[in-house]
Amino acid sequence: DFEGNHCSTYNPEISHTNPGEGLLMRPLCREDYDNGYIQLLSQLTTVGDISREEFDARYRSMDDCLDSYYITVIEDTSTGQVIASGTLVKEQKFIHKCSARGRIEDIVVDDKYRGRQLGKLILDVLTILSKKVGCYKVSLECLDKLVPFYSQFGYKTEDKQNYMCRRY
Ligand code: 16G
Repeated sequence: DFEGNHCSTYNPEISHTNPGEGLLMRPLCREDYDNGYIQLLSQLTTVGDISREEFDARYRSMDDCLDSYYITVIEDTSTGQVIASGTLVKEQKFIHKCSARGRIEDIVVDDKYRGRQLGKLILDVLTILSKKVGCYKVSLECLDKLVPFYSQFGYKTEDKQNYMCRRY
């Protein structure tokens, strides 16, 4: 329970303030370019070579979109490396009385750190955050095989709603 909000149970008990021994949950920072953030994302999908300048420019442009990108990471404090990450994007809308939609994106846990409930923890934190920052709904896209995982957190495939996509 994070500040009165309902969320999953954890065994062993962990939370955003104590994600496990030697681990720290915090927002992404610019220095994470040197802390394995790019390599971590590469465990999710193609990232490609990103120079420090390119990373900094993208970091700044996300930061300039006030209250839109919430990137949460977990650091292994013994190595300083980022070992898990997830993003909440708050997309502003006119609909629903000028509300906003939340999107959960790029959830990834380093394969060496799987089985410690860290994906679940990040998802709980971002889901609670989406409500707190005023989203009327929050959604995510995932592979078929991950539907049972995300279903645990109240995410459902909606009737008559399809995810459609064009790739370039
Ligand atoms: C997954 C991610 C999505 C990410 C995509 C990248 C979650 C919940 N979903 O669907 O956020 O952008 O993978 O895959 O983390 P792509 O490179 O094939 O678009």
